[in-house]
Amino acid sequence: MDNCIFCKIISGDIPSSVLYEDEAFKVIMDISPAAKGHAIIIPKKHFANLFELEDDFANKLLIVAKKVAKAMKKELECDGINLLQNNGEAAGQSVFHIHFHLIPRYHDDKVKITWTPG
Ligand code: DGP
Repeated sequence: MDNCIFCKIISGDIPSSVLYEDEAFKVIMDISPAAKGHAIIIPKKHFANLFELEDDFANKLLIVAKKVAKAMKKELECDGINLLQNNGEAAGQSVFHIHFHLIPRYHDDKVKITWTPG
């Protein structure tokens, strides 16, 4: 889709740090991390948000999230991971190509997750 930053990341027109890729998803490091290791899962097909997401992608998504979360937990030795997702500007969505945040967490971290738009 024209002018979609995540479509350009998927096509490779905009560079990104890729953690995982398969035929349907790309997982990259977030450019503005809420915590060290913050990654985002992006379907290769453009859907604005959950209201548009096709069932096939929805079904596969949690499998990818589980795979990447387990790898992150092992590599980063984190104590937990937030899996978060925003739908619509009112809910804090700023990029309108659906994506899922994976944020590593530690017992003693001081991370505050805020999703205030803008
Ligand atoms: P959300 O507010 O849920 O729509 O999250 C959008 C996320 O996308 C935000 O955490 C920053 C990230 N982001 C925006 N532009 C880029 C980019 O060009 N590259 C990467 N890696 N991440 C981006």
